[in-house]
Amino acid sequence: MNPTDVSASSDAPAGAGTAIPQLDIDPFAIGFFDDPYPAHQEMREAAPVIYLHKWNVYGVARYAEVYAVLNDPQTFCSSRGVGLSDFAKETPWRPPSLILEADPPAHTRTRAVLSQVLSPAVMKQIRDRFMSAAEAKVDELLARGRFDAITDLAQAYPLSIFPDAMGLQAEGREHLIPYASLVFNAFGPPNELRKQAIERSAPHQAYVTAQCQRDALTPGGFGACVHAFADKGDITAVEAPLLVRSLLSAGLDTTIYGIGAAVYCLARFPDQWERLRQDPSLARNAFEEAVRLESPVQTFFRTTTREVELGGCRIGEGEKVLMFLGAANRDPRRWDAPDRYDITRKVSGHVGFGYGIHMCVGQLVARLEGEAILTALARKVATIAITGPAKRGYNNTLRGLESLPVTFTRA
Ligand code: 4IA
Repeated sequence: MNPTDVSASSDAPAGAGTAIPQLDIDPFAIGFFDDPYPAHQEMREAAPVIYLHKWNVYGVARYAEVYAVLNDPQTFCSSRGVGLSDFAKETPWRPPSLILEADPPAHTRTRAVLSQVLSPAVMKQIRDRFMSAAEAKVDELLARGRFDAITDLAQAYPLSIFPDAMGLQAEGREHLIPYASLVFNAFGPPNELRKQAIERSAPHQAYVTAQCQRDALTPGGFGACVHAFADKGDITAVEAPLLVRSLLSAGLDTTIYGIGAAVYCLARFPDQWERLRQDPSLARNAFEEAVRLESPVQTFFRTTTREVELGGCRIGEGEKVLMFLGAANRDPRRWDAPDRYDITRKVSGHVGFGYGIHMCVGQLVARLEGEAILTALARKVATIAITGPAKRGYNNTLRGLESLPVTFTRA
């Protein structure tokens, strides 16, 4: 358990692995959320693998090791949970996800279904709707002039399209954001954020469970599409609602935070905003670069299935390993000027959507939303000015703002 037992001395014998430093950092504390970057740097510079004694977990903050863990799902499994809680030792707070919290071969089958539900062909069908909804939203905000870029834009735009695309009824949609916030807090340790989220979770869970049923979903949506795969025999009728639950868990808050990150970047980097206005076809890369720089999903865990050497460091079996996606996405070993928002950067390879077999299955929907809103902004808005204090939202997994007062002027 404790790495000092095996390797903390700097003259550890050959074969015992490089020393793993123990750091006194709590990556789930409010102070950390307020400014994670000094701690990210400390963790990256300390060693390829670190140990965080506050929660008794290993950590990887460099790009190379995060990438290595993501790409070895046999050794670093997901079926024991991708939060701090080890499903081999503790009962999960909800029935495990059939895709996120699963390993091959079980994962392969459910992944194939959701890949088809959110395929390039499906994107082609919804693209025009997503684009015109983005234009309508930007027109509405230009008419107001002064508004909150998080609630009135980053939240309002996905809320105007995603629940409809899912095929959800109009009633009860106010549960969607609280439910997602609960899911992402629950990946964290048993701190106040997690405990309070779970304490208040019953009505949100009841709503989501009910809306995942076949008869609750309108024809033509992603939800009905998942259920149709039960008819084909690709999944069972019992599995279908749980896969719809995955879309409701992961499909809304993530894009809200991604769009919030992009608008916050464009408001703070005026040269990049000008560049986007000059060439709106950069919208998709501008969104992707915001996902790299802000990494809306900051962290995820894996659990080791065997003793393993990683970056020259030895980790035992059954250990939780915390991947700092946000730190990897700013690792100077991998990125030039990593803290700079550069909308023409070659951003492929970032781990903001994960990597490997679990890489975001909804990434095409996320990118479509990002492209749609940034294209509409680039075409219609001349200036974005921050007019009040940015207020941070606090969540064990998601990084982003809760409020950002801005004004727009018309192009
Ligand atoms: C699920 C990683 C995050 C975007 C995510 C959260 C929940 C689920 C999947 C992904 O419930 O399957």
